[in-house]
Amino acid sequence: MAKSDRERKAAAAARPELRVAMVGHAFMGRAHGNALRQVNRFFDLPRRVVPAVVVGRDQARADAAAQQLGFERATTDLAAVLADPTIDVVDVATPNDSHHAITLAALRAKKHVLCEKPLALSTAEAVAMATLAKRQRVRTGVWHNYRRAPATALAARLIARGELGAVRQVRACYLQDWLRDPAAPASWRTERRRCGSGAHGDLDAHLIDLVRALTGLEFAAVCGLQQTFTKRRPTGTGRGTAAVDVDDAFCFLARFRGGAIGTFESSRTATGRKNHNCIEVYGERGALRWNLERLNELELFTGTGPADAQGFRTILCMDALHPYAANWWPDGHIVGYEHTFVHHLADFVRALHDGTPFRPDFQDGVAVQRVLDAALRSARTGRWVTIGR
Ligand code: SOE
Repeated sequence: MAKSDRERKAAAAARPELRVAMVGHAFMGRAHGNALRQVNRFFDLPRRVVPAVVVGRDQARADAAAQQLGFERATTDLAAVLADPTIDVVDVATPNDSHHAITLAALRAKKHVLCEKPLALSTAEAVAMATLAKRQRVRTGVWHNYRRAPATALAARLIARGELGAVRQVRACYLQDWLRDPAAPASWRTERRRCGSGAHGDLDAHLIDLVRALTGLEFAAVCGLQQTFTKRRPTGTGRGTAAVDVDDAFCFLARFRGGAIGTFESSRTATGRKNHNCIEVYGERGALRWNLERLNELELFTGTGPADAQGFRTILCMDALHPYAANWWPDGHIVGYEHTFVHHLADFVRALHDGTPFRPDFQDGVAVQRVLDAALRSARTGRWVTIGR
């Protein structure tokens, strides 16, 4: 018998809270903040997610973010937040160079940690984070949100089911053009000390994780090539210029364990491309292609049907039987970029409560970092670099 509204509201209010402190409140902070507010409205979860506090460097700006994103309060005092026993999860939504320090402090306080990608500036940092998390027996996640578009989650399901046969080759590119203009200002994303690498760490990180998630393939060796087209940029403060010491564009070849091969391209100067995150997977019997700019669609070739009518077909992955879709709207009512963060958070909350696995966790973050670092080393030496297990 359907529950009455009153019963439903009472049941929801009775659910134990999961109180979240979010560190950082810029672009990713807004995406995470939206997910924190939406997740219980659209997913039936065993915990009620509470956006408890925004942690920022400037109190006035953090207050404004808390107000806009619906958090209870804001502070500049991270130590006090980590000492607060009512905080269950720390969400790290800051630039790359602070992921390591903030995460270690949160882990020492035995908080569960969700961290933006890439997990760290280096493999060494990522390993330290994953090792401490394991020792502290807390749950972790890395915000590789593109695993959880309905279409990419369906792609993973189809490949796991053997619809494509053994995977032989992957092609992945993530192309943007917001740095195509040399007058576009420098930022933490163009300074190696703060970001680790440019398009490579920012965008290839997503491609590496997505290929692992969809195919289960593990990288064995890579050969990289990088280029910085604009060596200095305006500082953005109106005074002088700043050196750019990271890649504008990065390409690498990959050999996977088991014999599959792959090509990867990332760029923030690919003129005309806005958010062209595109992956193609070729198997013995079938193939598929997904493009973020057509997020709800999956192109699939299975070789079925009459011989003179073969070809890729496009599936609109927004029917109730597609991953996550039933939580939103009737068949065919599409979702967007921000929904992938809600799906990510819903799965994390459920896994944390049930004690079941959540991917990508910090071990996955380490795996991504190993590939990023190996490709960077290869780009600097001009030689293939193998990747240990
Ligand atoms: C870069 O422009 C960027 O914001 C990445 O940092 C995000 O991870 C990606 O989802 C969108 O593009």
